[in-house]
Amino acid sequence: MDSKRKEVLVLEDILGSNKKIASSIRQKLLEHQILAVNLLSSPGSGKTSLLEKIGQKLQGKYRVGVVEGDVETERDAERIRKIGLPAWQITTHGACHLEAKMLARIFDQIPADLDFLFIENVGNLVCPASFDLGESLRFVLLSVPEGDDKPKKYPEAFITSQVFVLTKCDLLPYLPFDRERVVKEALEINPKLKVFETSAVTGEGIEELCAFLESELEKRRVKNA
Ligand SMILES: Nc1nc2c(ncn2[C@@H]2O[C@H](COP(=O)(O)OP(=O)(O)OP(=O)(O)O)[C@@H](O)[C@H]2O)c(=O)[nH]1
Ligand SMILES: [Mg+2]
Repeated sequence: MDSKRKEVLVLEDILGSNKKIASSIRQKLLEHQILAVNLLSSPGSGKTSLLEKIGQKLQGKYRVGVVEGDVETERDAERIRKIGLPAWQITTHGACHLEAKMLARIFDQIPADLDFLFIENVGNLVCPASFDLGESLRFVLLSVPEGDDKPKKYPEAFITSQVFVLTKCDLLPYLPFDRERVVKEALEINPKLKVFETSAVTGEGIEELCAFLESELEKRRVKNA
């Protein structure tokens, strides 16, 4: 067997076993009626900052928890704990994405009575797109400083997501960035994407995003009642 074929078979095996673990996680989340959101983006696009804003808005009314995926350090989990939310850090020690088996290992620590579980993936716009974590919704984030040409260069993250969050919109006046182009191109890749424009600095779009999350939670609970 040539080495290329061997590589394909190994990858199929990894993705196949990931899929099985992801479906068992999805089943458990469904039983506990937890809405899980997997956040994908390049490093530094503002995932943790967005979660700090969303977490602050939802806590009090809802039980919220966060899983933080990083190659090294517990820094993001510490940021989330600082705002009063439980956070579980997964350090991958080199892997550029989270896999379902990593989430499965810590799943017993996650309280069954959560309403929302946010999973911040490792900062990377490529590999995380191929790994289902059993999430209910996938968000892809792109920040204004990254440039308006990115959706078509990194299509998989946009194809597999239900929500596109354009972050750092407070920087729009200072950078050459065609907001209409980026939204148009993202929708050409995936016409079903729901688009939100946010800023963790000014708070723009946070209320709308939280209202969407609340409505998704309620919709799913009614459907599964
Ligand atoms: N101007 C501006 N800066 C932001 C915004 N959101 C985040 N930042 C800044 O962008 C940098 C990265 O933000 P993070 O929230 O740590 O990004 P991240 O995606 O979690 O990063 P990784 O976990 O390392 O992938 C920080 O310096 C933030 O202060 C925003 O809405 N506007
Ligand atoms: Mg982060």
